[in-house]
Amino acid sequence: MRRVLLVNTNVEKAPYPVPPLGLCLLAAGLKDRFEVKVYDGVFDEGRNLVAIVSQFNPDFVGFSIRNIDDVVMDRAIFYMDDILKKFIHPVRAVTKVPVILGGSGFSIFPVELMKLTGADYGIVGEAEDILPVLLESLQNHLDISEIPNLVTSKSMEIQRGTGFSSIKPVSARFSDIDRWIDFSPYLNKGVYSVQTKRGCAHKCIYCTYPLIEGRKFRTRTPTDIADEIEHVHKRLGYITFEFVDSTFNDPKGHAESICREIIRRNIKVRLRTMGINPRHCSEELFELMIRAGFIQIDATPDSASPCVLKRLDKGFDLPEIEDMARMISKFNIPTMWFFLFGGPGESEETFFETLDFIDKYINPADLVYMNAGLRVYPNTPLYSIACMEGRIAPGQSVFQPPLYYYSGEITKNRLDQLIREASRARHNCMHALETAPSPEMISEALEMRKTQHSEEPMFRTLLKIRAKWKKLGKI
Ligand code: B12
Repeated sequence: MRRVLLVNTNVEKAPYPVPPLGLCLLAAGLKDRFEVKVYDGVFDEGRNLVAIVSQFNPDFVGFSIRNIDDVVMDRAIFYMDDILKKFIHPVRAVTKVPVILGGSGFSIFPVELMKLTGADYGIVGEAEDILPVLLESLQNHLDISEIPNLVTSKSMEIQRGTGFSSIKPVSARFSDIDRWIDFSPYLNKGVYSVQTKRGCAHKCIYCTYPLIEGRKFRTRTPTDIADEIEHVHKRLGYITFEFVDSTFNDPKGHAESICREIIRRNIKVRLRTMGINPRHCSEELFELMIRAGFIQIDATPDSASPCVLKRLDKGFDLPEIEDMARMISKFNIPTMWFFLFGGPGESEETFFETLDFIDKYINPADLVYMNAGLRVYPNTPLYSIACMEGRIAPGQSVFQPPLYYYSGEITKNRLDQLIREASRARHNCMHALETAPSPEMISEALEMRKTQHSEEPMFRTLLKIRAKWKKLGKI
């Protein structure tokens, strides 16, 4: 059997380390036809990679490129330098076998990354179907020019348009992450990632999710999802699972069905999710989520200004966000709120509309994260707006340096100042640039959790300490 080494090049550990779900799904799909190994770079950061290549002697090496930059304009972490230095260059130095790229970051900037890395092939979007076909074709010297979503170092173009298998149902396969990699370092601070669907039918003007996953929701069955969680739960015990969908409660009814299936089976797990869509919230949904085991959610309305919401094409309105906030408070679901200032139409007035919402509706025990500047990605409506406004020339690359969009109605400095003032005055609001909590704050939080036997999410304990320290004038 030919050997395939799949390498996770993501070493970011903030806000917490994320296991390589996509790579493990690929490994699961290849394992009957190839001998597969997954190298997880999150904690090892490339140290043992060359030794593994020498030992395993792969016929193909696949690199997953997830993060390109951190999307925080004034911090501007560019991950690619490390990815080249710690992973791609060392491997290239010891083997001449074909190198294949993929991953969400790669899917946004395929041509730029092919050029930067000198890789032989790349696959845009999901690759469970395409990667085995590519590897078998290469192995048997077959024609690869008909393989969709493939980029080659020769053509530097995505074959047959930019689409991907967006009409295909999502495979029922389990990722079995903990069987492919050493999951123990994730047990403390990390989560076990699960997807309940792929695709996003929303049209938020800056977002890449529909480009990466397709524009239609393609759901897995609640039975499959509960089966997966139940299997992993049996192996790893009482751990936290995180749903990594674009938005969890879309299409309407899917989230409810998943929760019902978990409740019916009486699986005792901790659950959390990103993206709750205000449009499809209901008391029934929150009640089911709590009964199923949700301990934390993210709410990402981006703005609470009616004008900005429209300009961002969020697909929901202020009354719906207000309703969602009321339900979150009523059910006291620990929530991290995310606001993104500076999009088209943002002004001083719209900033204060959002701040007013925060003050009136958000539970002070919950965290509010405030970022400014919208990362512009290719093939998004925001890219076209930036072109129309003369900020970039049509076709101009926004890969590196990244382009951030700021509304013409307020300066970047003023917006930054407003965010800083707002977060200084509120213990639960954080500017995106605020660094991780100090070791002193963390140790006080750990002590508080121990004495109070608290199982609340860590961010809530940290907010209590922040409130106390603010009162004492310590911060
Ligand atoms: C969920 C998510 C999060 C969650 C992660 C939770 C978790 N438990 O994993 C949270 C909120 C924590 C998060 C944080 C961040 N995220 Co995020 N996240 C996502 C999201 C929505 C989904 C990722 C995912 O799990 N997909 C599901 C799996 C199955 O898909 P996959 O890994 O992409 O794999 C498939 C394909 O890509 C392909 N593939 C993957 N690898 C390979 C390799 C080869 C060789 C091949 C051929 C194919 C291939 O096949 C796989 C199976 O089909 C993506 C956007 C998106 N829709 O992709 C952004 C995304 C990856 N995040 C992004 C960013 C920037 C970040 C942060 C840096 C933000 C920040 N400053 O905090 C951090 C980094 C965190 C970290 N430790 O790495 C960006 C990256 C782009 C960029 N600008 O660099 C994305 C693309 C969103 C965006 N802005 O466009 N994120």
